[in-house]
Amino acid sequence: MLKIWGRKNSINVQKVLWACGELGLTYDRIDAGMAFGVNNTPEYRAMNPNGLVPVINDDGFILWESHAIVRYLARRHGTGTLWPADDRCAADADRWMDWYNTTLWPDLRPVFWNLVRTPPEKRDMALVKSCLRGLTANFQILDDVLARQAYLGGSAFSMGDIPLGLAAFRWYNLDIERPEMASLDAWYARLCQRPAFQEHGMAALT
Ligand SMILES: N[C@@H](CCC(=O)N[C@@H](CS)C(=O)NCC(=O)O)C(=O)O
Repeated sequence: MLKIWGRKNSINVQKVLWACGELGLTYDRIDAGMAFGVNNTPEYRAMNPNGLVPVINDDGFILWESHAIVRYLARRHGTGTLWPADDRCAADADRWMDWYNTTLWPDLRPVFWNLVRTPPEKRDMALVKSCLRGLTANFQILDDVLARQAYLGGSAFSMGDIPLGLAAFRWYNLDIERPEMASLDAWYARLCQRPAFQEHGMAALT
């Protein structure tokens, strides 16, 4: 059976769990990371030398990097659904996953860590403020795209919506100012109807 290492409150683990939920895959999840430890043991580092979660073991095939895992599972079990059958839709979805890593996450991470995982007296609010400017501009880019297409891979939900859906959950649930973005709101409302997102992505931020 597919094994997944990682704590449920990690955004990167949530991407994999949400993908498994969409694909109807059964798996065995082992808590790892932060208070659970495990990820610094020699056995774990032999699987992932970075000591980070998530990691999967699929019948002896070890894989880390959450987007690589989502792509692997989508291509193996979800061609035509999570992995769009049309090459250009797949490339579109793939591009948004890369954009999350290179462009959105570097601004979201400091905002999330300061506002959720740092005591108020230790927060770097100057950093939060400057990252919020970038984050808002990036969600504006998504809003513009979603005015022209229902999902990030085109007209249907796909792997491209998973990382950004989880980022959007943080955007809507952090104590921050958000300008009006009607198309983003409508896309997010569609995601919120998906049982796998409700189960794996919509837990209180910790
Ligand atoms: N690029 C990696 C990043 C993995 C990552 O940073 N994981 C964090 C959790 S979100 C982690 O393992 N932190 C250490 C810990 O939880 O102990 C991925 O997408 O899988």
